[in-house]
Amino acid sequence: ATRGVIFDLDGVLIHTDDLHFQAWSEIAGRLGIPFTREDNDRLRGVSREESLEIILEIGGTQVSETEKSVLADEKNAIYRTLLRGLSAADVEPGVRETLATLRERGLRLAVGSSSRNAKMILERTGLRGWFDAVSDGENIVRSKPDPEVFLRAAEFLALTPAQCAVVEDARAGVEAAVAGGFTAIGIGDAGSHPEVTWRIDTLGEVLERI
Ligand code: B16
Ligand code: MG
Repeated sequence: ATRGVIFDLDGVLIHTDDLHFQAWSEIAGRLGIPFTREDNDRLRGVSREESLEIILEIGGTQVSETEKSVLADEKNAIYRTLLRGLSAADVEPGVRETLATLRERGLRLAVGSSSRNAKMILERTGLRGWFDAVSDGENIVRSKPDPEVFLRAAEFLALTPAQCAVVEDARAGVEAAVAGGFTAIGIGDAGSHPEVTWRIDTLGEVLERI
């Protein structure tokens, strides 16, 4: 039986897509690379460094490794400035109710996010206290679709992957969950991934699956 639930952060609990988009648009603009919202969708669940590689590829642009690291840092500085505007009001509808019910049912809860800003986002939105563990970009070497971030989350919860369900909005995240041996619940776009165990449209539907 399922004993734990691991939630992706960006796109599931809160939507910072738009803030990532604003920050990457500024960097792409400086490089003269056209960058659209559709391009931004490809960056979901993908690490900062890999996101930059995708943008450079769009522009057919080559820069040195040093320059890449400067650009990634600059993007993060812009993004973090934008994150300062985040508050409890930015938490997706139904999130707190769903977490409360899962806790009442005795499930262990964790966050599994590629972001190295996850803890700051959880603090700012007041969500940190709902989770028994946070596995994020700070404790992994390989980013989604590698299962590492979810495997660490399960470990932190002292559960096996088979005992945990992962809730994801990104295809890379669904792939990571499947590769790790987790039940994969896909919300939104990720729901159409052929390998999802269950597809949901709103977070509250998690309660019908666990
Ligand atoms: P950072 P998630 C991911 O978070 C985002 O979806 C992705 O767009 C971002 O590039 C990645 O975190 C790294 O974020 O630059 O803050 O370290 O969806 O895995 O919660
Ligand atoms: Mg996500």
